[in-house]
Amino acid sequence: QGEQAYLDLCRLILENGNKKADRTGTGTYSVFGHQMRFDLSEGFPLLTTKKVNFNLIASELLWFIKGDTNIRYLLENNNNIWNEWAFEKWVESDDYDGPDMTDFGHRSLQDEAFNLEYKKQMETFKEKILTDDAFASKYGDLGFVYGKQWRHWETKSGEAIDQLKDVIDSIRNNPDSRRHIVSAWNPEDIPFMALPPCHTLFQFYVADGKLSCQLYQRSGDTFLGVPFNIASYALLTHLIAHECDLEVGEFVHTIGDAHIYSNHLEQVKIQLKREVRPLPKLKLNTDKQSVFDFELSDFELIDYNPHPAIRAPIAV
Ligand code: UFP
Repeated sequence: QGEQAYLDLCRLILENGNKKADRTGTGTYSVFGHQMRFDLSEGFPLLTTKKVNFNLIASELLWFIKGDTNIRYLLENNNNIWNEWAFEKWVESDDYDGPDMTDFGHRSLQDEAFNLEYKKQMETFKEKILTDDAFASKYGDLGFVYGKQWRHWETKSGEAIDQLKDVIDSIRNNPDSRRHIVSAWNPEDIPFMALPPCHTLFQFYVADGKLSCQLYQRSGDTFLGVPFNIASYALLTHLIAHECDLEVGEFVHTIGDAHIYSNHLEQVKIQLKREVRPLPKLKLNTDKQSVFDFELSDFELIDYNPHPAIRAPIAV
């Protein structure tokens, strides 16, 4: 249960994980098919054994909810987590006339002179996205990402399905339904996606006036990604419960390939030595009702007193 369930998964992977090569060439330890449960009434599941940046999680979720696929909104909120995907399109285009940025992810880790140049180009890119509308619509848009599939799933006949709005309607009008599902996995689009959705599909469940949510995540970077994913879906559950006049129930997190990268092992061991602290509470601005009206300033996290953050390289 709760944060302990997360720490147990880390320990399980360290002790029993299969040593496995992976797409990024980093190497992982991994287990397949794992489930954790978080009772959202006990507190908001943002890890306390290391500091996790709630604002990044919340602004990314609001971006998905808006159906926005352009990183400009994220940059306006100081959120840089999707920059590389957009930057790659720009530096590979004919409009880019700076120094060669091929394979910038790996090279910036290995070559300090290159890294400085990369940072400079990235700053220029961000500035252009924020200030130049035409540039932003050409190079800021990531295309087939969560916002698109959640809010504008394209059908054969060229119409769009608003899965998020539909699922909220179905929770309100037919709470006992077993079909409260949103899928981000669109097989037709997968070949055109740089990163096929990690959070593949989620389902809601209503019982005793409480809303629960289960996520099927096909692939989980257990040290860096999973703590974000837990908090993101917990926040989504809070927002939808609020709109539907329900209390929050559980967040059930099911992961396919749950892995720890080989260059995160020491960080995980440090984290496992730390004592779990009481969870924070989430306060929503109750003047807002609809999920679609919330902004970052409508969220308040109360009594979050985590252990310090633990840095680790992200696998590219
Ligand atoms: N990853 C997560 N959570 C996310 C996200 C990515 O853990 O929300 F977007 C990790 C999982 C994996 C990598 O380590 O990113 C994606 O690589 P692959 O597509 O090869 O599974």
